[in-house]
Amino acid sequence: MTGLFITLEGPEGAGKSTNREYLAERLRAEGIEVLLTREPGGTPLAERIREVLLTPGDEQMNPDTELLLVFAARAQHLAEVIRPALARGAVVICDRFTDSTYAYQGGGRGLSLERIATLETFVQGDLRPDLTLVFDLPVEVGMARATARGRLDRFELETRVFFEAVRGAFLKRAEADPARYHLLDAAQPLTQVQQSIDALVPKLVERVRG
Ligand code: T5A
Repeated sequence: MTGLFITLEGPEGAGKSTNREYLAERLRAEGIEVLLTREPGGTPLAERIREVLLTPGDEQMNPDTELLLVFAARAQHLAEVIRPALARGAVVICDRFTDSTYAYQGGGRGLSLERIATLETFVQGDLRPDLTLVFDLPVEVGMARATARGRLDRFELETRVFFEAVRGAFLKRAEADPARYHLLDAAQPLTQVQQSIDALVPKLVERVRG
C-alpha cells in the first residue's frame, strides 16, 4: 500500500500554513489518515537544521551550505517521517518540499538547477509529490502578510528581486507540469482560497480509496 504525497508551495505569506490545516481536516473528516508536516523540519534533528537556516546571523551563509542543509534536513525527514507514513498508506501533507529548493536556492540564489536535480535524486530516489498546490500571490501582498506577523526570518529579509525570482520559479515549474501542479490564487480572501481547496477534495478522496 502506498499513500498520497501532497506538497504545499509558494512564496512567503501565501497561506500555506493556514491552509494545510484546512486541507488536513477536510480529508480526516472522510476517515483518511493524514500526516501533516513541514520543511525544513519535521523531525527533531531536521527542526534544528531549520533553526540554523532561518535564524539571521552575523556570518553570511554560503549558498552551497544553504542548499546542502536543506537537503540534509530533507534526508532525515524522508527517512524518519515521510517514507514510513506513505508506506502505511497515509496521506502526507508537507508544507514546502523540493519545489522550494528549486525556487529559493535555484531561482532566488541562482544555483544550478542541474545540481539541485542531482541532489534531489540522491536524497529522494524516485520519490516525487503526487500533487503540489502552488499558492501564488504578488510579492508585495505576501510580504505585507509576513511583516504584519512580526519578526522576519533570514529568508524574509531578502530583497524584492529575490522574491520575484522565487515566485517566477514556482510559476515556471507549475506551468511545465500541469498534471502534478495545481495553481491557486492566494491573493483572494481566505474563504475563496478554501473554496478552491474544497473543490479538490472529492478527487483526492477518490485517489486515496483507489
Ligand atoms: N526554504 C524552504 C528554502 O529556502 N528551501 C527549501 O528547500 C525549503 C523547504 C521556510 C523558509 O525556508 C525556505 C523558504 C522559507 O523562506 P516557513 O516559515 O516554513 O519558512 O515558510 P514561510 O513561507 O515563511 O511561511 P509563512 O508562514 O510566512 O507563509 P505561509 O505559511 O504561506 O502563510 P500563513 O498561512 O502563515 O499566512 C501568513 C499570514 O497571512 C494570513 C494568515 O492569517 C497569516 O497571518 N493569510 C491571509 N490573509 C488574507 N487572505 C488570505 N487568503 C490569507 N491567507 C493567509
